[in-house]
Amino acid sequence: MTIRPLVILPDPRLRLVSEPVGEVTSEIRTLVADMLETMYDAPGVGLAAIQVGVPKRIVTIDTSKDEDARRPQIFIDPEVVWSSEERRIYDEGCLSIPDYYGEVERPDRVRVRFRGLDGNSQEIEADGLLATCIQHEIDHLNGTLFIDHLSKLKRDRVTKKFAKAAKRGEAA
Ligand code: GNR
Ligand code: NI
Repeated sequence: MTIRPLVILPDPRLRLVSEPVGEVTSEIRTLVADMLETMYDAPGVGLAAIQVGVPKRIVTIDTSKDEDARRPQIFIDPEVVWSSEERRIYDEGCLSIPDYYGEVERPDRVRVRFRGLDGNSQEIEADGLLATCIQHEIDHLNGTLFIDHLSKLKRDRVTKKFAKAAKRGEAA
């Protein structure tokens, strides 16, 4: 397994709409293993393939707190098939927008259809951090970032900060 470099704002690849995976090949399995290693190293609770530069509809998530009891979850071609009317607000961050946080309101619970590494279709109902995280990751598959859910003032401010830092060749 290999830690792959993270794609950081304002890299235009973060705005791509990722492609469906199709057959789960050994290349896909290697990519998933690398995504998990990259996610745990960061550390982050979730990762979308485009964050390591691969525009495919793959998400990894681990919301467990305990490093010694990892519970990796892999979602291939995930889609929200139901979401609750009830909303929740969570202070979100993103590995592609380091050290920046903002409150995002999303459905409190979602039902997600996806394929596992075996290629078979499954569904789960998620709540809490998992619900927030999976919606954040599916946004990435569609080229959407959590800052798109903030006010234009906040979004413009953070976008400019990261553009300036990239120009100087620094971290923001
Ligand atoms: O590590 C992450 N934490 C997080 C916290 C609140 C809401 C969403 C997330 S996902 C983020 C990792 C990431 O950028 N995934 O795309
Ligand atoms: Ni993110």
